[in-house]
Amino acid sequence: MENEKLIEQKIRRRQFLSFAAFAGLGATAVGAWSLFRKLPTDDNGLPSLTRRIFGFNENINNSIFSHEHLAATYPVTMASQKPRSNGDVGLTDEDFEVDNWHLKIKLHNSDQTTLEVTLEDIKKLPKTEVCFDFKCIEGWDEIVHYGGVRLFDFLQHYNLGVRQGKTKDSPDPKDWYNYISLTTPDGAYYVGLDMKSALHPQTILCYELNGKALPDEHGAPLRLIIPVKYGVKNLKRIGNIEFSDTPPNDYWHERGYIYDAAL
Ligand SMILES: Nc1nc2c(c(=O)[nH]1)N[C@H]1C(S)=C(S)[C@@H](COP(=O)(O)O)O[C@H]1N2
Ligand SMILES: [Mo]
Repeated sequence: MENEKLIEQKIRRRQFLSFAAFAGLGATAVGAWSLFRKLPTDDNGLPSLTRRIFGFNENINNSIFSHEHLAATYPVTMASQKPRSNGDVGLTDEDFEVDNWHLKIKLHNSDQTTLEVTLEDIKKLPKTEVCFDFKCIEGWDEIVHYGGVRLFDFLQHYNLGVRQGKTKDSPDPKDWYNYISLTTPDGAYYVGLDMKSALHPQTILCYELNGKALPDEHGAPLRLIIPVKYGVKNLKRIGNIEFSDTPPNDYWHERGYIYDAAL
């Protein structure tokens, strides 16, 4: 009799212990989940950026362009206050005036031959910022904070980069041109990009450095920022844009560098 009681007590105790362990595990899981859910809002000073990128991935048709590969981003507090400037090809024209600047886009699919867009037009589109490690093919790198308009948002707004269709409603991947060409206003520096990299969510038409107007030596009034490529592709002072199916001329490719300059 005595023995039976003891055994029963033991069983109860065991049941209680395993229940407690189970409850503990459950609480940990709930805790981890709520922590995870909070993550995007306290992302070291760049919460809106994180949300924008997540939002973008939801919006774009993933079967067309997969954007799983994002360049690493950093808190803006880590960005260089006076980033190094490198290369001034296409920036030395003494007659160039920022105030008279227009971005010229050559159109292939309309009666109109060029579209001219002002900086004010570009600034009306949603702003995106990116803080990333800018890498020059010559071996240096630096954390920089640039802001502007996603090239994808820009192309979609003006319905550019497609042969016939619309960029907006369920774009047909085959309708996009294979390449985009960007050149300085004087044509001295020029870059060719594959369309997939051009449409990457971190690729921006940039008019701000550290929250202020882009300085001349970094390509005022508008430059390209493309974190998935080496510095050479980040053309400063964009003057002209054009689309093609064959690789456009590329300044540094002509001087022996690999065309893609991908990271
Ligand atoms: N117009 C123009 N853009 C250019 C260059 C150039 O010589 N002219 N050099 C490229 C190279 S090699 C690098 S590393 C980056 C440097 O950008 P930064 O001067 O803003 O740091 O600009 C790129 N874009
Ligand atoms: Mo570079």
